[in-house]
Amino acid sequence: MGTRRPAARAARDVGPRKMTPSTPRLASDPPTAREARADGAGFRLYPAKVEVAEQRELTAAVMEGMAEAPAFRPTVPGGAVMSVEMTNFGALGWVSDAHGYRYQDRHPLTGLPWPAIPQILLRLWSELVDDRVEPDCCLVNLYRGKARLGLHQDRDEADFSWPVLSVSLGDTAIFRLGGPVRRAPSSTLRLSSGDVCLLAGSARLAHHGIDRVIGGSSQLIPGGGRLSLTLRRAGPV
Ligand code: MD3
Ligand code: FE
Repeated sequence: MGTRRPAARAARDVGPRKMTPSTPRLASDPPTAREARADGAGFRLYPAKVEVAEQRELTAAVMEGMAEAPAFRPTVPGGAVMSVEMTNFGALGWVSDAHGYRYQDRHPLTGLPWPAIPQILLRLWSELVDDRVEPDCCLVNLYRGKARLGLHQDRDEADFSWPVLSVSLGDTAIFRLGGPVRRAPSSTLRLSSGDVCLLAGSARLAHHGIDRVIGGSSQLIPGGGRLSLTLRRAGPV
């Protein structure tokens, strides 16, 4: 066995890159475990996957991490400042500034390594994505007030065949999921506290965003608002 790689994509998965699976697959082959977990086009929602007691524990762990690695509003290359506040946990963190987007191993304001990813999140990844390779990044998005996230694709990672796993905490969000091209039709869906979404296969490169957050819909987060915790394998395995 060589380097561990995620399972090859199913034949129905069409994306702009990496369309050739490393192992030839026949349409009649049974799906791998990972493909089976990612239904249809690769988007799967696990409503209320994280129970309330665990949501509280996870929120406390995230607040503790944010005391060391403060969330801030990143600047995007055009010069605009995002309305969402962000920080990261894990070996790598997603950052944006006037120069562009990238993953780096230090908080840009403190110069410190990012705090560890909370155990609850590592357990969820192990259960739903892969039990041998851990995520190396947890992007923490904090939505307060009128914060929103415009339609975008996540394509700063080394290998798009790794799924993305996202946990929502606090206020309910109106999430928009589109297709692989920006003009493709999109639809909206509510993400409530404790919901987990898995993005695999073709959904991994779908356009998506947060239209708005329903303020006051949850009391979980001290000071109000919504946290989204997005787990990824961002760097090479
Ligand atoms: C669909 N976060 O961090 S979470 C992001 O709620 C991001 O903060 C949103 O978009 C948030 O990049 C949405 C659900 C999510 C996360 C990653 C995805 C949906 C995705 C990657 C590909 C497609
Ligand atoms: Fe995204």
